[in-house]
Amino acid sequence: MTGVLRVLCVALAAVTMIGIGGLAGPDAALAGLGQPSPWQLGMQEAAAPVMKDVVWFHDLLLWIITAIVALVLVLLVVVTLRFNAKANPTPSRTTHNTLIEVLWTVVPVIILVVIAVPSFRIMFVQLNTPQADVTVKATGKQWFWSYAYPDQGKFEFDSLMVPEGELKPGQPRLLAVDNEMVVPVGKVVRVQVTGADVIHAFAVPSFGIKIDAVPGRLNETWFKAEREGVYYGQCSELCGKDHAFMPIAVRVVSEQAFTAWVEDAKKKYAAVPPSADAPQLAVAQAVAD
Ligand SMILES: [Cu+2]
Repeated sequence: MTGVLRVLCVALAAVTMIGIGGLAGPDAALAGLGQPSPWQLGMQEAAAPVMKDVVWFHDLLLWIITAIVALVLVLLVVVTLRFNAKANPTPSRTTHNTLIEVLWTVVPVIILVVIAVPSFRIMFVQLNTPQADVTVKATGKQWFWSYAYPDQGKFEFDSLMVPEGELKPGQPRLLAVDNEMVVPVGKVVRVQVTGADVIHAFAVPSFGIKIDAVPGRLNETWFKAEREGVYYGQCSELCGKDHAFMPIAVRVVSEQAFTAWVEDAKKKYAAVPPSADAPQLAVAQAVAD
């Protein structure tokens, strides 16, 4: 019986360590930049300073929890093997050991402090928007997003998911949109987030942002994209039947390309005011065409 138990424990420990190795290792090869990848372990690659902190904190927690789990496992195995009725027929009657009691109070407190300090620091960085270079207002609607650029000519446009049958090569399913939110690289982008009907949530994993879009309330978050590319996110608050089909796509471009895009967008979106029921509008347009 003891032999079987020992083999089981070793097997469990081995599986745990392999799993942890996969999670804690440099998972850049497994995780995509800006979008999830098949069989991904860990989080999406960081493309903004806040997300780098989040990933670092996640890895720290993983090591702490691994050490705790390993310690508890070892203690359980020792107790099971050394202090069972057969191995230890006359149990000790010892109670209270001041040193151990102080230790198991103080050590968890130290661990919690080690976790709390960076946790509060990252939360503060996330919620404390630095001087913004660009402001974008994202409005969650059932079931798409609208983006407005109040400082670049006040244009606004709707961003709808590309249906599966209309995907172009390279466009990810359920994530690609017709009109992407465009921002310049290396600039602080302030995102003001609100909801037009029900509560949605604006989330882009690679930037480490996730904030509720609440009707009648203007929430604020920020990111600074460090590399050009397209970064995808999804609505992260259950908001109705098409909750899964209102993705977020942020295209990060050079400053010149951004200026050019703004000039184009001003003309393109001036003619078409955003609508509260854009899907129907799109269908009506398609029929008219
Ligand atoms: Cu939603």
